[in-house]
Amino acid sequence: MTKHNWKQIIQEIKRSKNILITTHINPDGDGLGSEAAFYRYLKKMDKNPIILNSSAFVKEYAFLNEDEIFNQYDKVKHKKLLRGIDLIIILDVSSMSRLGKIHHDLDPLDVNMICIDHHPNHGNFFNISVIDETVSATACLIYELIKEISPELMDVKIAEALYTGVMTDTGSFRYENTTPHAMEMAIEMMHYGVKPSVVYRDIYENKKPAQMKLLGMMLQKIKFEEDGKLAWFSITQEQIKSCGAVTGDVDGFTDYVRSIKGVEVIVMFLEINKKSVRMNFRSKGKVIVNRIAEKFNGGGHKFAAGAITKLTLDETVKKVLPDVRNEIRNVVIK
Ligand SMILES: [Mn+2]
Repeated sequence: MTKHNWKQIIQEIKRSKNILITTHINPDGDGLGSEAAFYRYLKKMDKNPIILNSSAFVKEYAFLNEDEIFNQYDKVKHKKLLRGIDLIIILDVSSMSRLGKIHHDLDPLDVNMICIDHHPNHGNFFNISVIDETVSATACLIYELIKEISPELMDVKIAEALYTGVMTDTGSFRYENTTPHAMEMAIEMMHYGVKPSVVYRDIYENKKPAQMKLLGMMLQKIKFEEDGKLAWFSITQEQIKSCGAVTGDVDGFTDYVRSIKGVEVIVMFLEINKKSVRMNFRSKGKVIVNRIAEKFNGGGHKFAAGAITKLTLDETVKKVLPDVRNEIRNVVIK
């Protein structure tokens, strides 16, 4: 793994006291894990960090939030607090718009913004950044930074948060982006006391019956195209309601579809409302899918990307699938 230059970031951290940490909307295990790890580490450095996210906390990650360190950003409630911030650290996101509503209120603050991330970066929005697409998770970069500052402050809570980031972003060490470094890091986290079985259970074995019902409904409706290389499905708000589930319950559904033999690309179309659809694109490593997502103003990693349209579900499916088919046809898949 390439070694990164942390000098400027460390300088900024050392000379700051009130440090704001934030991540992308609909945060995942890497966004939240990186935030929690870094928050706890900064606390131990005698800093005064605060986590403010545009989105609400995700209940699957409750074990990261035992002492309620995560706050959902509220323009009125946090107005005064923002004025006292001396440094902003943005994790697991490299475009300002993906920060959600907090983004507009960070811009006017006259403080440095640091970005630490592993997404492809389009244009540099940040004063100072370490962005590396080759690492499995942002948590890997946070661990590197911690080791650079002083590894003595590591503890089991920090390790658990870092482990969460690397485990969730690699699909529990199954996806294409699982590197030797990710595995080594997992081992090191175990030496700090992390129990992989406990973290896995907390995140993935906590499902409600309603979510399984919805999954069952979805599995019956998978459509296969391109000789089984493309598998896609859609979910409407009505279906979610009929199962007694909530929108967030669809997280992880694409994983079930990727387990089908021969499937190379998975697309989930999730109706947010009658005028907006969220799409998740997943690839097993032969077809690059962030190109499709970018075409619809989204983005992400080569093999895991997303976008949101302002169309109905039917319109979205009709508009997007031709591009997916094309990307698959452009690649000779053995
Ligand atoms: Mn990530």
